[in-house]
Amino acid sequence: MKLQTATALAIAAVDSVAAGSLQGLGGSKKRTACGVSCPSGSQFELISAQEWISAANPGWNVGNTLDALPNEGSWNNPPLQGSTLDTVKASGYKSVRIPVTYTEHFISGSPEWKINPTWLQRVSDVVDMATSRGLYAITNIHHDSWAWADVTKSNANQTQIQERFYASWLQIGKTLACKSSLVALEPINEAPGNSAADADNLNKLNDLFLKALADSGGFNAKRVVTLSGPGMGADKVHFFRRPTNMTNPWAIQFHYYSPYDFIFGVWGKTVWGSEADKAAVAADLAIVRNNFTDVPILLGEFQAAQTHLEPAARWKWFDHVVRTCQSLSITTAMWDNGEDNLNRATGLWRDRLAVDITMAAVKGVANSLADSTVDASATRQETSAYVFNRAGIDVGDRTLPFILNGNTFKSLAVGETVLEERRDYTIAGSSVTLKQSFLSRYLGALVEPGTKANVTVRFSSGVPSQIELVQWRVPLLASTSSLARDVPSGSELGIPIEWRGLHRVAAVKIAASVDGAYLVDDWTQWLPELQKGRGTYNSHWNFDNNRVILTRAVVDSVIASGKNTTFIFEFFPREVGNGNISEYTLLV
Ligand SMILES: *[C@@H]1O[C@H](CO)[C@@H](O)[C@H](O)[C@H]1NC(C)=O
Ligand SMILES: *[C@@H]1O[C@H](CO)[C@@H](O)[C@H](O)[C@H]1NC(C)=O
Ligand SMILES: *[C@@H]1O[C@H](CO)[C@@H](O)[C@H](O)[C@H]1NC(C)=O
Ligand SMILES: *[C@@H]1O[C@H](CO)[C@@H](O)[C@H](O)[C@H]1NC(C)=O
Ligand SMILES: *[C@@H]1O[C@H](CO)[C@@H](O)[C@H](O)[C@H]1NC(C)=O
Ligand SMILES: CC(=O)N[C@H]1CO[C@H](CO)[C@@H](O)[C@@H]1O
Repeated sequence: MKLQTATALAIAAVDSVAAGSLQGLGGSKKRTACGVSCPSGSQFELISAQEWISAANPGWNVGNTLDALPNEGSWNNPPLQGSTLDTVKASGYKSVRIPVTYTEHFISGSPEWKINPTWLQRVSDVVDMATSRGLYAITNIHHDSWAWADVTKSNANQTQIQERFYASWLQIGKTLACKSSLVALEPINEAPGNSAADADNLNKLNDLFLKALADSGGFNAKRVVTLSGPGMGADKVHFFRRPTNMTNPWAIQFHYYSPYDFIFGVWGKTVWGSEADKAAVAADLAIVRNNFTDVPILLGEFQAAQTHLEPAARWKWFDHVVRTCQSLSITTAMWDNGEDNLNRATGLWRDRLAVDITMAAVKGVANSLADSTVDASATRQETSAYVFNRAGIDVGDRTLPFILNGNTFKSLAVGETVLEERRDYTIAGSSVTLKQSFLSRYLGALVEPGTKANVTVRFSSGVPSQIELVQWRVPLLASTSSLARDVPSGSELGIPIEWRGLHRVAAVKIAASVDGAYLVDDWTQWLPELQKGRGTYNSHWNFDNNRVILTRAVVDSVIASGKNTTFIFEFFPREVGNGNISEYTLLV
């Protein structure tokens, strides 16, 4: 890698700008004149896109923070603090993606589209917060893709979108022009686009982004960028047109949240990990690689959140996605909205194992994983992430299968206390049997419900796994019915709950009380038993520390249906028709 001074690069930038022109936007000479000259002594280490992408692996997203609307702090995170990035770095992450929404920060309209300087300064400061810690950083224009930059809106003024997009990137570019080569840029997040015509408009935005970078001066003409096709989905990469006249080293970025039903808690899909499931993910990732055999690739967002997913299924998905990306030389950056994983208030990962799995997979170290049901048509979902014991029942021996992936069992422990093989547990092949004598220290007929202990399972290599011992009873709702029209207009319905086990809803079946007809997605009658008639996490149901929640949308659907509707809340362990459920009826 060569060091290049500000002056040399400024010249390079001017040359490249002189070669292009921007129709309708005032010509290139004027823009060039406005380009930033970096202070003498500022240095920029030339770096190829592949070097940046390789060094940035793995990355973490500062999600729902500077991208929040209307302002940083408006969503579920306070303004970013350096200590959060300390945690991220100490955990092994090499880069951060810093999504930024500008929509609410414009202080003038056409044609200047001036961005509030205070906001630009904040973006600059946050970028420095990352790079001063040695983290690679990539920033973008984020949720503007839902607002003024949506090229798919029927009345979209493409000229104005282009004008505003160029003006925005010229200002952002100037703000970040003299940052080091640790900083990369990305034009826009998940820009909607469904047709070749939309893709053409988005390809133009890519051109304008590059043009604005060249015109903004500083080191921007040599800065690494990532570009994307519509929506950043693996399924639309064929719409992407490669710019042919660019000076920037570039990579492709895409996002991956698939399979959709599993990742987003849709239709009761809580099972994942069959050979077919894994093959489908591998095929998606291979599509991106095979379209860009000669281009570095960033998977800029992926996540299977601990908020609602069954852990063994989630860990398998994480391991598979990161490992497959690793085999395809794709760098991954985990999305984190502030609740998905890192607790920014405490600096603790809510699911440390997902982070550790990522770190090992990136190094190519094989992880052993808790096994769980993979057959979507099963009527009971087993998982080696837990031992569940129902109150009123004596605990017995429990056998839990693991996916060893070539490793062997090394030890089991609760905290610092190492368990004794034969006395506390036995091993047979890839299964561990926790003995009744051990489990009965924590679980049993008369034990109060709750999480009782976590058993750490260590292997000859890779990250340790965890078995959580949970005593449970059917959770108790504070009430069992109410009138839909009594829910205040515009509000969701929160029903206080005594969890009496895990603080987590697995799925919710939503059906008319009188005839059992499904309120939403009637076609789910064709799905397996554990999925029929189940609603969607966030869209229809949710939960927090002490409530289960029916969303406004689902309350409205009940009112519109004119039928009393029963909500069957299901918890882990999931089993068809086992009665381990809590029911709530919304009356019309
Ligand atoms: C590159 O080519 C595109 C398409 O011809 C054009 O719109 C754009 O302005 C050019 N960019 C530069 C930096 O010259
Ligand atoms: C579209 O945007 C351009 C640039 O801002 C503006 O000059 C033009 O009047 C707009 N057209 C309409 C129909 O609003
Ligand atoms: C390229 O991507 C498209 C989807 O966008 C896919 O249909 C096609 O098979 C991919 N090409 C290769 C060579 O994988
Ligand atoms: C076990 O670990 C989970 C997080 O994975 C945590 O929520 C729970 O409190 C732990 N249980 C105990 C008894 O420490
Ligand atoms: C809903 O249930 C209430 C209470 O059981 C009953 O009085 C009412 O008739 C039911 N409404 C409909 C539309 O079935
Ligand atoms: C897993 C589990 O404990 N399932 C229980 C759910 O409740 C029924 C009784 O309603 C029990 O028979 C199941 O064993």
